[in-house]
Amino acid sequence: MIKGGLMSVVSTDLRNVAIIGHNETGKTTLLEQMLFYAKVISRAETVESGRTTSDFTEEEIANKISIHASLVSFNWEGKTLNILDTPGTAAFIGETICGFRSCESALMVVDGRDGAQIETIKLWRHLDERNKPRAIFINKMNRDRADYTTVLEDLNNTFKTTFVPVVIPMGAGKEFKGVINLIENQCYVLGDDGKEKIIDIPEDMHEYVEGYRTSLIENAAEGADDLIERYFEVGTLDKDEIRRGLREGLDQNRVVPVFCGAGELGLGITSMLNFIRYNFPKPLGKNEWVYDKEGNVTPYPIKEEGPVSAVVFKTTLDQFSGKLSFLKVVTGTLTGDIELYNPSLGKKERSGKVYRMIGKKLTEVDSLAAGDIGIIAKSNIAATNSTLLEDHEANFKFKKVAFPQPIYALAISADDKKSEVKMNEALHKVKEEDLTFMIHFNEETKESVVSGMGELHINMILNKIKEKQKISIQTKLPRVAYRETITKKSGVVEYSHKKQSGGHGQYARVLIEIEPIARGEHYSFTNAIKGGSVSKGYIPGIEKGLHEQMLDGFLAGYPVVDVGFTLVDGKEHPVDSSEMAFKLAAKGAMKLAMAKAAPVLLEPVMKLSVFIDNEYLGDILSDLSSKRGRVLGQEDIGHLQLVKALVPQSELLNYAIDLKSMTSGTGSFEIEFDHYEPLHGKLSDEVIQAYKDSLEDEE
Ligand SMILES: Nc1nc2c(ncn2[C@@H]2O[C@H](COP(=O)(O)OP(=O)(O)OP(=O)(O)O)[C@@H](O)[C@H]2O)c(=O)[nH]1
Ligand SMILES: [Mg+2]
Repeated sequence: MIKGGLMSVVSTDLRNVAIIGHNETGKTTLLEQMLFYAKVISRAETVESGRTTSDFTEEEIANKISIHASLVSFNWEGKTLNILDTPGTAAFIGETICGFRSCESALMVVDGRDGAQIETIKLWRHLDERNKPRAIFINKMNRDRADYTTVLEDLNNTFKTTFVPVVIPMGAGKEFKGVINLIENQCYVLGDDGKEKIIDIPEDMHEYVEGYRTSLIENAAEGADDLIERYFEVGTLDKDEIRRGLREGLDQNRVVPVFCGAGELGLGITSMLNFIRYNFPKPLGKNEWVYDKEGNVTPYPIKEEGPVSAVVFKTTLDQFSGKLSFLKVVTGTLTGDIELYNPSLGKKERSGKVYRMIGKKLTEVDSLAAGDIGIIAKSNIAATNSTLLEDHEANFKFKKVAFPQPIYALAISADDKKSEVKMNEALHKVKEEDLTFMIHFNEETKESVVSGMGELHINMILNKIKEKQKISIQTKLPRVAYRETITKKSGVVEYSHKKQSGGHGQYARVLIEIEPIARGEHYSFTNAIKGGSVSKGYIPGIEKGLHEQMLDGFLAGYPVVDVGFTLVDGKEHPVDSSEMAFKLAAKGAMKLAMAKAAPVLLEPVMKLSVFIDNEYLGDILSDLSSKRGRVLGQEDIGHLQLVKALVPQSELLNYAIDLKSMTSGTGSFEIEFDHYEPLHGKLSDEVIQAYKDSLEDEE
């Protein structure tokens, strides 16, 4: 049972923390225990039972993994902790990124046996990009072969920062008894009520503790000048001084405090909660970011004064409550009766009731102070990334959250028109909640394409729609959006469009030359006619013809790019010429010119970043070379490897599945478009042949 009763709080009493980490490191279980400790729930449920507070959606319960970021707000020793439990599975990274947007700090959970894993590294990079303070929780210390020292060493080898153990384990695996809090110099073991109780450090552990304590005090002393002085004078620091030193170091993202425990057993929880409450960064004074008039990003600190400004970082369509907009208040205090203005839409709306959330349960509050995270329901002006302002004249917008590029795409179709409409409506709803999911109609390939963060991501969305809408959806790998261009000058070609069929005839004659221009310049047009052989009024017709023919393609129906046109000469007829006649003449001339200008197909080439365990390196590299990949570099990250390569998109359509099978499901990758490159020989012939076959099929 969930107990509500969270009041409005002042800005200084807030801590916003995103729990992040590789999949299955125990984030949801850990948060469940925190809620049990905070008396929000009367017992901690397991993920296996399907009853945890933060994994509450149907698909999370069925799959026993987190899929959505869920917000849980609760009170710990007089402060309000807004904690986001985020999914660790790479396919749902979009939800985790929403968490970064709203939280000043992150708690990275790592497995007590496996240490830094692939998602740990990817998430760490995201944190680095945002300069977010973070702490580590080495979890599952009760797991067979769990080893705190080895994991700590692995973290030190993998990441360039200062890790400072604050809590260390008493034993490991079956012998894991509890944790030692180095600041307090006390042990926490499990009491009869299922919660931790404090005991003295056993005699035989004094030596073990002393080593860690010395390093803790030294690192804490680095936090402030007066602490260093004091440490040199007295040779030690007291508890409050240690806390202050760590707080400063964490706030400036110089040190990473390390905790440990076993979420499953409820061990390590008290120290973690206390540290969050007393030492994690407060939102006040931290920077949000807005665009200035020139479109540059400038800081905009969180402060209590001033009219309300808020940014929406997540949207869900709740089955019972309708649309929920998760927002972070940046300035002022948001109450239900404020009229909020969305400067992008130019629309305003009363905010209505304001809520906090505990998993799926909404609790109404009077207000949300600057720095707080909460929810407004059924808003017509709020979508993810919206800026909401009390001052309707203040025309600024918060920086948008940037999501990673999709890594997997499928072309989809439904059985009939009616199913297609249902399918598209449902897909657009998904898109509203999930900004890493995209759907678009590709004009170049004439396919409806959905794309997202992996096979699991896309399949889960499509399966849900099939089931709910009772429609079938066919999928196939999408066609690659090739392009066409030329590689040499055509020389001057001429083409006349003539028709004589009673009444007015049609007449136009053009002489053009085409030549390659720089990649990405797309199109240029020079009118080099001297002496007015073609009236000015017909020039737009000629350009229209060239544009149309560029879109129609020449080799295989793909758009032509990067061609410079020179109109050399032409001829018109006083009666029979028209804009249409010149358009058709230009199209005809361009076809002739293309044939003489050595046309080629261009294929999209992607920049690929693959994260893998060392043992798979050989396989990955030879696979990349068979995929026509060009390896750009290789980076050792602890026991993992990051391989960067340029690879044609056509070779990567199935990479989400290929990589999974090559690495027993452990590998992970990111891609972004890099450039277009000419395609020659057999591969080019195949694309052209496929186009010709498709024309025959249509006939
Ligand atoms: N041995 C051990 N197992 C644990 C512990 N905490 C969680 N687990 C188990 O680890 C598995 C994953 O737990 P979750 O809490 O769902 O992990 P998560 O990090 O939230 O997973 P995702 O959100 O899907 O990334 C479950 O089977 C848990 O029972 C722990 O402290 N010790
Ligand atoms: Mg989880």
